[in-house]
Amino acid sequence: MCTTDEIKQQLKSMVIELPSWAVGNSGTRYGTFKDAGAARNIWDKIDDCAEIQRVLGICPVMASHVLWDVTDDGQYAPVREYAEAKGMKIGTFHPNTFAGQEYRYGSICSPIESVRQKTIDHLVECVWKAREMGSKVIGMWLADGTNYPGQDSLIKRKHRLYEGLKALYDALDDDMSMVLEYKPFEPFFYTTDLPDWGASKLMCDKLGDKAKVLVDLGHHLAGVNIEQIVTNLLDEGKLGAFHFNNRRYADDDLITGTVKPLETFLIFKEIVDAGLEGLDTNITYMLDQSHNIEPSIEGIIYSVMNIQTAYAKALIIDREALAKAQEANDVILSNKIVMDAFNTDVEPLLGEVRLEMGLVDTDPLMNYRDSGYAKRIIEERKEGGMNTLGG
Ligand code: RM4
Ligand code: MN
Ligand code: MN
Repeated sequence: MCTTDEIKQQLKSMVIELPSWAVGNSGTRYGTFKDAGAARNIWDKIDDCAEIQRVLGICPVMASHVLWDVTDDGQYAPVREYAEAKGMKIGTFHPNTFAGQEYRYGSICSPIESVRQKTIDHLVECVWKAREMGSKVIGMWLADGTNYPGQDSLIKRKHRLYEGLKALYDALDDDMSMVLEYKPFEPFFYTTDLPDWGASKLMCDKLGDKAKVLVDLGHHLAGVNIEQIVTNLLDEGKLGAFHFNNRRYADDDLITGTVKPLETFLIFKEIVDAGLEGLDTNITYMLDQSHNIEPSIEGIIYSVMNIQTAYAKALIIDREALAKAQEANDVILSNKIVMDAFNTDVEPLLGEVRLEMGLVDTDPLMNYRDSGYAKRIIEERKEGGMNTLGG
């Protein structure tokens, strides 16, 4: 059982990467509602992330995307320098394997040899760019798949997949790693080349220690028990990263903890349990959301707060009592002990933690609302810039 000080320490040492692509206007395939003041360029995005970090204190890192986080003349180092001047670091670096006419039949799994080679060149180039950005982790998501049975050979695609990933893996420095994201459908619907955690882990196992699985909470079919996936991956030393969001139907990219707060809590329960078992729980946490109707900065702040709430509740579970109840096969009591933690109000604890961390307010969202930042960016940026892709 953790003491209050230990619990507070855990909460203070958590780090959540902010997705550069979530600040700025984004929408659905039906349209985009413009948000006054939304980030127009990479500098605005960094400013917004720094403001989010100011009120939260656990988000000093910005996850980055090769397509969008670059200067107009194609440079990455100035982005890193500007971020550092704002007290931010660049975190996981995401290549592009989806936006471009050449990716019609996939990227590294494409049946067209020149497309595969071009993608591999891009991935290797991303390692160079990540170095320039000071990033140590490459976040790999592939939009590869097929729409119709018979469209392509699945076995050949699997072999191409490994070859492409291996080229990226071999380009990594010793202190770099890659995290491999799976997704059961979309943008292709008959097959995706990395449909589930098993396929992703299989590739990571073949690649080596520097490759681990990324779990995006929106990338599972209905009813899948994500917390058990988390346990399996942790126990095998293969859980590398999370993309947090929440889903109701598909890859909805809604605010974490709004649709299924119990799921978020149970995932953290497994992570805390694994840590107490002595397993490596050094996981890169990121948000991967799309704020289409809510102001993105507020949506991001609220998401991080929801994650902290879930984590705090997972930390306060009375694990001694739970162990006894489990030993006695007391099914009801075991569940009740877990649910008692879930039903506990942890806001006073989180408030204390925030003040001890030097934040000016116990409530990050209200602090942001009172700060005048939103008013200032609306005046400065007017209708804001466009970011056409959601996570
Ligand atoms: C995917 C996935 C990736 C993100 C792309 C744009 O659904 O979640 O993480 O980079 O969308
Ligand atoms: Mn994702
Ligand atoms: Mn997604």
